[in-house]
Amino acid sequence: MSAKSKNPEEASVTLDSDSELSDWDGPVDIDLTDQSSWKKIKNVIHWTPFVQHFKKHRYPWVQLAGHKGNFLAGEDGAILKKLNQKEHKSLPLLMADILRPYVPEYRGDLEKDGETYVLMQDLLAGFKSPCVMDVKMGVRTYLEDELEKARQNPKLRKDMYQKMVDICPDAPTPEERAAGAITKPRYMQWRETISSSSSLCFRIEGIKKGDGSSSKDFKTTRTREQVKEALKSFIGEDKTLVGKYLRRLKAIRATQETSEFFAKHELVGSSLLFVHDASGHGNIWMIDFGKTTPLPDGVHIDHRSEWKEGNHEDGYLRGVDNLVSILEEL
Ligand code: I3P
Repeated sequence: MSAKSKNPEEASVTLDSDSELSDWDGPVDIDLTDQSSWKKIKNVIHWTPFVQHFKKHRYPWVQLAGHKGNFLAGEDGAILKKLNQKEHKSLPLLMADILRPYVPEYRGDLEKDGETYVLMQDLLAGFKSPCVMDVKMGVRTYLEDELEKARQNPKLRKDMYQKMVDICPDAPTPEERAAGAITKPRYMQWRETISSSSSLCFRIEGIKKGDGSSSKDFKTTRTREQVKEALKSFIGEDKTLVGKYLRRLKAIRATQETSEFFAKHELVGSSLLFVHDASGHGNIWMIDFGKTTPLPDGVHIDHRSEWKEGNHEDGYLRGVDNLVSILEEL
């Protein structure tokens, strides 16, 4: 097991693969303030010393969106997420940007069974029976180069055809029906139009309520009214909570508008995670940077202008504007 870091300010924990700490099925403390533990660790740098316990499935991490199997549960306020190159490049930059308070803390990398994970703050730690909502931001969920690649080398996907007909049997064209398959961009673009991504520049991906019930059944939640109803049902009757969410969202927006990171990146498939509990404790974070890409030299975007292939606009701030205005109506 090892945790590495490129940034001298970040955690960098490296343990020998045959170390007694390499099997973390049971609880294991890595106490960085303890000299004997320190000796087992070749290279440790972190913002603050921390005690990390690893034990599978103890912490109730909830995954509402994204790929299954991407997370391992940690304890004491940490989760492990499979390393994605784009996200891995963004996280240290975000930690050094004014957006840092709105992003889960990045604590370095870990290797387990040949797989590398990033160690991140568990945003649900500190909440009791949290209600969680994942809102995917932006007008599109695919990168411009994914479109280009699909044009050059179209790969037909039967699974995406199946997902399409399960939702809307009439959606495929006669050619697609004959092939029983569609390309990924075709599916993703169709998904934007049946949800609110195309019109409102955000869509609800999943909601988990405090009683543990969860739903990802929002693929056709498209109109402003449908979205408003879903938000109402997530937030409940608590007006103070609406105010809290609105203040946080406006702070995120104001920070994004002046952030260097935000100005220099295209954010695609990135989400805002809303979390609250019955005590009235509520917060929002920016998550998922697996398709966050530095803009090519000389390209500037305002995250609000209409997307035309080649201009790299992502519609993120247009989505935040719409979310703010819908929440203001609640
Ligand atoms: C999935 C969703 C994911 C996408 C995934 C899709 O569709 O669009 O964002 O992963 O592609 O299947 P749905 O939400 O309708 O189930 P990426 O964002 O990583 O591309 P995949 O099947 O190729 O993983």
